[in-house]
Amino acid sequence: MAFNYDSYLRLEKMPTLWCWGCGDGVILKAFIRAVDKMGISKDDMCVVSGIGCSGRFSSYVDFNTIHTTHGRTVAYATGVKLANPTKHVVCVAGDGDALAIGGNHTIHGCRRNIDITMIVIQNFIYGLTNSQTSPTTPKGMWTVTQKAGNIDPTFDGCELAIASGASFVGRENVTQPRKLEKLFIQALEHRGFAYVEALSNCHINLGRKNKMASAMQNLDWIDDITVTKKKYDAMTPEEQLNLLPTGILKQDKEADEYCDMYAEIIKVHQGDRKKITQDDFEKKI
Ligand SMILES: Cc1ncc(C[n+]2csc(CCOP(=O)(O)OP(=O)(O)O)c2C)c(N)n1
Repeated sequence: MAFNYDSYLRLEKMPTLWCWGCGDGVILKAFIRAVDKMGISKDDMCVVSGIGCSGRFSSYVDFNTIHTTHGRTVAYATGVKLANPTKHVVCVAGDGDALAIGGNHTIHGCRRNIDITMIVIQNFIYGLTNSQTSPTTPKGMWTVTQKAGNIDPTFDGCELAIASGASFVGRENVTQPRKLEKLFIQALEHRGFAYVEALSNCHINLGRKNKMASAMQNLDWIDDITVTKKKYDAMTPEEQLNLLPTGILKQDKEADEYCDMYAEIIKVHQGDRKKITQDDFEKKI
């Protein structure tokens, strides 16, 4: 029987505001299937999203949600997580939200290794505001702010997350929805900051002026620039140029997690050696 998404959706918000053929819907569905497979109750999940097409995510899902300011998902999610350390807290942000205006917050979320899953919907452009250059826009592409072609060097969010100390980093492509679902499960199961980049199409605001005006053309291009980590690792640096590896790119299960360290501090200050539970947090904070 086909999977029924209805109980996870705010049906009164349907249809979504996303353009026809947008990959954001594929990502939303993969995320819901992942949560369902893991058996996470809706009350135990909080989704925090910023501003952008990607920011609509929190309006559509029937979890605890915060639709917050542009670039500030990690700040809000950190507060939610510290007050509710046993809950799953997920940020959803666009590449502009996560890596431009919110780049600083992303770096420090990774550095703290707080148990948050950050899903970056990476469509290579500012989608909602109609085609401004983002840190991930490929060099040479037309954008509304660089009509002669983008001259900014391209930024790799996964490399940034690895360097900043995230203990789980992965990337997948919307043309692989089952793999995306699996990666979301692996990220949600991981204890620590999990940075997951979901590569998505924006044929309207990126593709239209860059010779991939249909969803399929944009998705074919994403397929062309992605390769599994296994194949990527076997390539020479020249062959790797302009390709993005997919799958789990880093996982460190031993890294100290921020809420665990914070709980230790609370215990020390209270002179209380017993294990701190969610109830204790709710009573004491
Ligand atoms: C402080 C602030 N600056 C700028 C904006 C305008 N703004 C809204 S969304 C957005 C960019 C959206 O791009 P991205 O984060 O990549 O998300 P997408 O729409 O592609 O999902 C911008 C610049 C804003 N809302 N708030």
